Amino acid sequence: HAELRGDEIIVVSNREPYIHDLDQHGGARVRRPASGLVTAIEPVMRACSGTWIAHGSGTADRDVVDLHDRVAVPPDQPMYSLRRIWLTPEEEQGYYYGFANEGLWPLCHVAHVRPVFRESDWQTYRAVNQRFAEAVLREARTDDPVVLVQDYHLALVPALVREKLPQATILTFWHIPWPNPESFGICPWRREILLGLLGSTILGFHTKFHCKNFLETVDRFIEARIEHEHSVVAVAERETFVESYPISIEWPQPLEGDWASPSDCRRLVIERHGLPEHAIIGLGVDRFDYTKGIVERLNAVERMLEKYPSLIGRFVFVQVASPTRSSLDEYRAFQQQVERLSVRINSRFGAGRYQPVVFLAEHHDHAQLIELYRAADICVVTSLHDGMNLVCKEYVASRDDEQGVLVLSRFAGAAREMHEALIINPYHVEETADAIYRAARMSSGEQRERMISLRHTVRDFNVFRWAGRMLSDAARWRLRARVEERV
Ligand code: ADQ
Repeated sequence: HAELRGDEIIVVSNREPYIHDLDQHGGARVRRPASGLVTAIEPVMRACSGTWIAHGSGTADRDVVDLHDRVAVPPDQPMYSLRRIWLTPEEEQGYYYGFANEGLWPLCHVAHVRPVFRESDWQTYRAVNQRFAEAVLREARTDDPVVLVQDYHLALVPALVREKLPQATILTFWHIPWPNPESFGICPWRREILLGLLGSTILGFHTKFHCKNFLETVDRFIEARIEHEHSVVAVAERETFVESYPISIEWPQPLEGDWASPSDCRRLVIERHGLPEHAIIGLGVDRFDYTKGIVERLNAVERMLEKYPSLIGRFVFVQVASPTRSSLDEYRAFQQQVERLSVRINSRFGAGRYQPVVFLAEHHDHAQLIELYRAADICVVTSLHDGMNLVCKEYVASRDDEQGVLVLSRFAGAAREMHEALIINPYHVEETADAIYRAARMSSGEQRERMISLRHTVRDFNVFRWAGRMLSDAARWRLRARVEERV
């Protein structure tokens, strides 16, 4: 990111990259959250340094463990600074669980879960966005920092920062889909959200389709000049450039080369979970979220065993699901539904030690996930709607042996890049069941051809390219602004 060398970089997101929890001895234990956003931004911050402002979410009491509002991270090799914002339980309820996750999340995913809009949540969302914006203003040392605002929790921050720092370059990235105007239009505060985002210099989405939906939504609900051919929106002469930047993961992976071989990983996973010796291993890895299509996936596994009984006794599906937003009823009900479903499949097709579904409802660390990715014959991603989805990219990145098959939902942003996967409609049980069966029987040669091609895509369009494109567009805008100032 040479063009921005010397410029001040500030990231603002709800989620923090490192969580400090209290251990049983009263000390702090550090963990990494299961989050696509953190997976993507953290390598960029390690490369650029700067300050990351986020909501402090760990259980470690800052007075007890001397955990200040500001810590240098990563803990074992500090490279940038993390500035925490502490929210009260009421603020977290209204802003995070309420408006962001019961309102905006289902609104934008159109996943047939009805969004909930409460006036009190909206007021808290506004107040907390104000607090994040104030933190940016306090942290900024110059009047023209580069501010990277992340995601749907902070839609109002761009305009709030812009008001006080008109020279700032504000890059906002929306990590979830943007729906069509009819869907978005049911949000009672659609104008405020749009005007908040249009405080950005650059507004990024994963796909062109989401950009188009956004421009159409602006066109429908606010007075603005839209130049479709240049992807620019102007409100009262302030311009925002709307562009697609498909997010990705680090490449090479940080510890590449140090992993156990895929066959050793396979042996370890088979032993650990008591799987049949020649098991065909299918794998799902998700936050435990209703948008990820976990029910549809298990239905497809069930249908496949019903339709192709030769796989009973051999095929095992390992589902890893990291609990998330569990205080919301919608999530608890969904998590119970998935658990009941896996019990049902196991009682239908299991026998003796053989259980076709191994369900691990817990967070796994990075090394454990890599081991599973390397052990799995098939990785199944069945999102009902997903901005991008990084799990499919992590799977491909883990397979330096060029084996393994990816089954991927056409409703994940990733499907627009990863053409050599078996692309499915997760709502179509039969089609998904057939794709998993086809994957289970695919020859090693065909697996290799597909995997080589997928690996090229993930390698070439890695997260540094994502950030690099956005930052170099920002550098161009800054240059243009300086030139125009002189004129
Ligand atoms: P998420 O909805 O969180 O991200 P995703 O992109 O798949 O979805 O990223 C999940 C991350 O969490 C991955 O890095 C994965 O390894 C990790 N993870 C999942 N389950 C885990 C578990 N059980 N234990 C440990 N880690 C786990 C949002 C959007 C996506 C978009 C990203 C980035 O919803 O569409 O791709 O942001 O923009």
